[in-house]
Amino acid sequence: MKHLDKPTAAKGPFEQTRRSFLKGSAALAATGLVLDGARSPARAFAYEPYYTDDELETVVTSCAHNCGSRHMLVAHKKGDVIVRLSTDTGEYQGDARGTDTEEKPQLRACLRGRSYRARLYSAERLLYPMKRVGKRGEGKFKRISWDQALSEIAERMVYIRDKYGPQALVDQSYAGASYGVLHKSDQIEGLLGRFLGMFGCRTSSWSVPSYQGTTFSSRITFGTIEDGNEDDAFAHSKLIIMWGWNPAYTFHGGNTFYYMRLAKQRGCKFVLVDPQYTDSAAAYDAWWIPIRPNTDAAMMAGMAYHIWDNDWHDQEFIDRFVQGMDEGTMPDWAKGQESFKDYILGKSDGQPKTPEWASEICGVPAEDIKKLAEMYATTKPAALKASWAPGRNAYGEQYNRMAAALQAMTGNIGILGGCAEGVGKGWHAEAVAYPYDQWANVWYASIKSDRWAHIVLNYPNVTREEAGLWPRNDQWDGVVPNIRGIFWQGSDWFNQLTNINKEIAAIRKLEAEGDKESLFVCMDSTITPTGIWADYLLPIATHFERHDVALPWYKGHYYIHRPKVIEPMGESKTDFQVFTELAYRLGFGPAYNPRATRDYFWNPDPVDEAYLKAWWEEKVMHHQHVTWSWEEFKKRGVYKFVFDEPHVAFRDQIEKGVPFQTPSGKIEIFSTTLAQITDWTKTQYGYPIPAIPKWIEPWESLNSPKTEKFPFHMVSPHPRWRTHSIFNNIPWLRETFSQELTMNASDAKKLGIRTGDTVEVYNDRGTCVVPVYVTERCMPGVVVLHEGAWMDLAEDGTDRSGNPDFLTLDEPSPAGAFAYNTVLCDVRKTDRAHRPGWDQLATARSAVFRRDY
Ligand SMILES: Nc1nc2c(c(=O)[nH]1)N[C@H]1C(S)=C(S)[C@@H](COP(=O)(O)OP(=O)(O)OC[C@H]3O[C@@H](n4cnc5c(=O)[nH]c(N)nc54)[C@H](O)[C@@H]3O)O[C@H]1N2
Ligand SMILES: Nc1nc2c(c(=O)[nH]1)N[C@H]1C(S)=C(S)[C@@H](COP(=O)(O)OP(=O)(O)OC[C@H]3O[C@@H](n4cnc5c(=O)[nH]c(N)nc54)[C@H](O)[C@@H]3O)O[C@H]1N2
Ligand code: SF4
Ligand SMILES: [Mo]
Repeated sequence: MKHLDKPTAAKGPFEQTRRSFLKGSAALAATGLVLDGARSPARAFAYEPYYTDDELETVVTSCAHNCGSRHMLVAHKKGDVIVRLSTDTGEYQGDARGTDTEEKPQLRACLRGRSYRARLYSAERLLYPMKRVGKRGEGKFKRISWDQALSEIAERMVYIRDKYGPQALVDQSYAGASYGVLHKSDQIEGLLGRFLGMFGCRTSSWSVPSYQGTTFSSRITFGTIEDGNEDDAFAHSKLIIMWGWNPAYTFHGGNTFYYMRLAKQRGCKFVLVDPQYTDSAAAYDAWWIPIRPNTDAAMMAGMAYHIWDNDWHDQEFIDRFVQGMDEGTMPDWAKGQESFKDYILGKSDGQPKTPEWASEICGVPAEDIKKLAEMYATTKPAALKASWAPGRNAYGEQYNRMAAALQAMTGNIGILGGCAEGVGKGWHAEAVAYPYDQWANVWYASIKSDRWAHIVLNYPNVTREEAGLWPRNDQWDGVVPNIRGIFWQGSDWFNQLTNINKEIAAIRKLEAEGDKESLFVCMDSTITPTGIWADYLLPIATHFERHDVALPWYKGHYYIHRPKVIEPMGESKTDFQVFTELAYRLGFGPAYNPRATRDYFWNPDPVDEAYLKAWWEEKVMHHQHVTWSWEEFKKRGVYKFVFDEPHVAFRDQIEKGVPFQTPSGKIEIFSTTLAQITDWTKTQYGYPIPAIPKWIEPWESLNSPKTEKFPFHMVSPHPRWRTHSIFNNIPWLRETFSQELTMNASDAKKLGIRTGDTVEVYNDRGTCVVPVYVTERCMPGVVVLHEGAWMDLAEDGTDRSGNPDFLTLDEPSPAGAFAYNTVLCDVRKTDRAHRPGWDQLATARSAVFRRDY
């Protein structure tokens, strides 16, 4: 059903009649649900008999969002209602039901994916365009028409661009929808970037919250972020070191756990280096090495020392493939400069980086550092999987570069069962089906992503290095943007970036100048904590309500068809529809969406089909030699590539001598690019970065004097029961886990705290309220609070949801890493109520059964 009538020649597209509007409203009222009663006979209520499968239509699709994987969902629907969701059974590609092999594993959804119906039909679903009527953040909105929303937004955009220049609007598109080929949200290639770029007013955000330090390391060291093996390669490792990696919770690929289990069955040993003993460690009986957060680079330096001290390094590999590991591999033009080995042995600074030296910093006994160094250097092949969390830290880039040095000195790169990750992108997917042109996705300033509030609050007294401005060759080089608004598309960044109180101050500052002078637009399928701060909320159709193809998330080699399973709910439209219609209103519609006419706002299906078909035929069939036609793919719903052997990054470099994509063609432990920079203030980094990996003291840690005031180090990993903030409002999932602060039993005892008590976690930047879980599985001095809780502000500015980003700092590392895990805080018992969600949580079972710890 279309809730607004298709335009006729006589009427403009947005002049809907009163009759057609009433028709839509009446249908909604009749069902008592947001679904359309006339077209949807299904009722999934508990007391009615469930439909059997042969009464339902089965549609293969996928789960979607930035969750660490991409699994199959199979929708079983009656009319226009999804009644049930199931997942891969192995049969959809055309194989026998139950097919599940090492080469072609099933893509089975996790708990989040299987609860997607609850999200699709949730009370928070955004169904109509809304306009703010209260103050920003107050949460008061009224329903308006698409016509009103789009014309007001277009008018304000023009006013702001003309008055404040082409840098005034910030593009905060992020990965919420990045894993479709057509309906994409993305910082660089995304639909919003194209829209604001062509409009001529865009400040982009260049640093990635997930892994900017890691990206920097991968690019500097290997010249690419495609430094990942496919996960089936793990099955061939003899030692897997999970460094700040908890794949049982934090997905990094869909079948990782399965392949690691195969490794275990084949005798692989497991180690975990992490402040908490995780479920991954328990599952594989790993040796747990608790480490002080943000000290990993020091421990790795200690390992490197011990490896050299015992001659366990692979000198042949180093000589052939590595630049700057030692004196002999320094480039001619840099002879005499400090090599990595010089640094480790203390030749230049007089401080050998011995295990004893490292132990003082990281808190791991020197004997354990030595033991792990020996295990890693003498077991082959060994996978040191240096995950991203320890790089989501002050100077996090040094941790990843140090890990790369260990991987290289032991010759574990380019071999099956080894590991060079890094970012770890594996197989190369064909990722873009819509027009992506660099000339269109232009920007006039590009800032470190968590600096927008700082820039607003201090404008114009902001230096280019504080903002992290990317250099340009024109008059905009070094010009700090006068930021006047944000478009949030596929991001909940007001809730997810650092130092939320600073963001609130910035948005208030702009608000005080009057409504016309700024513009905050949130495009999402649900009402989100970010949306509460917006002026306009635009309802976006979910991936069940539009046509697309799903890509794997960094690991995995398959495509999953995502047909339109149901009609868009309420008045929702796709992002592409909204941008196209806005582009028409602003005068560049045909250029923005070349395959469409203005009718696209009402009828996107043929155009979407044409983009996808062309993508399949030109890219997948032509470049990737897939023989299935587009029609065949659509019929099956999934295409799984089968390889003769696991994909291993850099195999060709090692086996065939293909050069690495670095300036020297080698693995650059000594970076050609960094060594040649003379004026750091003119780079996007702003501050110096050494040419070789080094331990650099972070601005706060358990070693710093600030612990006198704030004795705990907080880390905020990713939750198993949410994807960042997504699913926070799903009661089914919240019955399995609750937001809680994990704390060591000895610390809890000192503070008189027991499991289930509510505490305030606080520092100079903010305070949040959350229940405590007391355990021996977290090291003393460290507290753990998962990211993504939906902020719930009290009048005094305290967050009652337990969102760690009220405590994080918005100062990125020089290479751009968000320092999410570099946070000192204190904890005190409180009588205040924790508010786990905007609805009330009736039965948090985990809290109930843990109460008598
Ligand atoms: N303290 C702390 N904070 C962190 C982190 C941490 O480790 N610690 N991790 C950080 C990391 S790595 C990340 S990636 C960020 C994630 O931060 P965000 O990207 O802000 O997180 P999500 O909750 O995934 O929000 C994505 C939003 O996109 C919406 N969405 C999904 N599909 C579509 C679509 O097709 N169109 C539109 N318009 N919207 C869509 C979803 O409904 C959701 O609201 O969080 C960061 N925040
Ligand atoms: N279930 C689920 N899976 C996800 C996501 C999600 O939201 N939910 N998000 C996806 C996204 S966008 C991303 S970026 C990735 C993130 O993937 P990761 O960065 O790998 O994951 P995290 O959960 O942040 O942290 C993993 C482990 O690092 C530990 N850790 C934290 N700080 C330190 C430190 O300083 N040193 C050491 N040694 N360990 C430390 C934590 O205790 C935790 O056990 O996950 C992806 N997968
Ligand atoms: S891991 Fe991600 S893609 Fe897979 S089912 Fe869970 S939420 Fe969906
Ligand atoms: Mo991320």
